[in-house]
Amino acid sequence: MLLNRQRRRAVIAGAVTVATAALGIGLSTQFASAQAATLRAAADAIGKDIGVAVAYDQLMNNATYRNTVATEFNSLTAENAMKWDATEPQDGNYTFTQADAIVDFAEDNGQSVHGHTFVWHSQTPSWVQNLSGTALQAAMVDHINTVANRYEGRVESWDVVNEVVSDSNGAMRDSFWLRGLGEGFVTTAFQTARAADPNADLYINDYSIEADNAKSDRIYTIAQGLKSQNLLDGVGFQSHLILGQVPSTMEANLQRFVDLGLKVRITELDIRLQTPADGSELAQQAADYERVVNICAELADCSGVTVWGLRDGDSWVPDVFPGYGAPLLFNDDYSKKPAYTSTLNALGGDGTEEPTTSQPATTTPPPSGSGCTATLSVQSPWNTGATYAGTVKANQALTGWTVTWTWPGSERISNSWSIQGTLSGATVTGSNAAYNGTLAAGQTTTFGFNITKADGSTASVPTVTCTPA
Ligand code: 9MR
Repeated sequence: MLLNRQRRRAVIAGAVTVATAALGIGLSTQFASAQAATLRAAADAIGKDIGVAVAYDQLMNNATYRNTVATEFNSLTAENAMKWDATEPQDGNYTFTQADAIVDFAEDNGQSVHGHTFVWHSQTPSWVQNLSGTALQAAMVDHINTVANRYEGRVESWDVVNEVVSDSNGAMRDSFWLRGLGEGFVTTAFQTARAADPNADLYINDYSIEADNAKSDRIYTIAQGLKSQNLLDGVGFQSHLILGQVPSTMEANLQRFVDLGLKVRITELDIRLQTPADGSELAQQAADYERVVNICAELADCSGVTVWGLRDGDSWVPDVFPGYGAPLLFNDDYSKKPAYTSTLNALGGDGTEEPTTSQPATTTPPPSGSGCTATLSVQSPWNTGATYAGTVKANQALTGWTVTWTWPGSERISNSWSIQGTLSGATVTGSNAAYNGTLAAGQTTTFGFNITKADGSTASVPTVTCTPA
């Protein structure tokens, strides 16, 4: 789970610099007092995920969609591509084309992935639904093992089971899972997922559990049991809400799960209204979004908020609730709705302020000093690899830097971010990317990479030489 998070943080540090360059400032820039102008930058500054559910077809075929997803969000969830009907349509016949493309996109853009979902009563092929007893359990175990293993180290967290509680009286949902395996299927699913990817955060996910009610009480009881066996890390509150109806008990309800030692996450946020919307409804929607995002922003153990789609026209809502829609942050032409601005505010960002700037690097004579210093640290090691973070500190104003080191053993870089050059051999020589070379004296920037190494060996931390460009 650290792997993706570290990668994302490293890239984000660069992304802020890109945004500055795009403003045409061309100066060395101090970011500490700058307020973020994208959801992504604002969420990153407070250590939260701001996620979006993405549709494979749009991500592949629509450049504006792609750019908006990359710019505005630091976390992705596949809206449909990781579900059972997409990943194992026939018994043992796995198809990962769409899911792989989404995970690749997230990695390329320094985003984490919240996986959705292993075990659900919906979007599960009939060959599964027609099984029972040991055959059904074997199919579930094989499916979780195969999908979790494939994305181990690349998907940070999983909705292990989805919507297992019914809408009435907090009873377990009457599904082929419950009928075929009894309530124990939930524990089996979590045991399997935990063993398959011990580093992923495991969530139970459901809707209409945002308030303190019979359904969330049942989720609470299940969560208590799973947590006591160390099988659960978090609870996903889907939050498919209706305009003006953010539950008054939402904060307190999330808090009681945090008090169990769990993370909470708003996993599928949308706030629907009767279309067409007028200005006051859009303002109410903005207030509702602000309230929900604030709840997460102010709760240390809330890992983040994922909105369930990019543009209003991408949403599932009108198909299922005719006459309702417009539940998201962007209009179909990618213009930002009032709810976008209020979400940005709730994350602590402010689209109105430009970053503050210091002296132009080009006109300030560089002070004397020893150029730059660089260090490496191991972020998350595993048997055959590790993720590293690198830090470059400018001891004088820099317009670029080069770092070099030699691996003492079998370590070799397999992929990297915010650094470029000759990276894959025993001796590494890397320079700044286009966006993280200009540094004021005293400023630092980061880069990162993954290595492969001999199975079980220790990931070493070589000494790095840093030279100004
Ligand atoms: O948004 C998803 C939509 O494209 C699918 O057709 C639908 C099929 O059931 O699932 C939608 O996503 C659901 C999510 O996976 C689980 N929670 C409810 C979401 C909205 O229905």
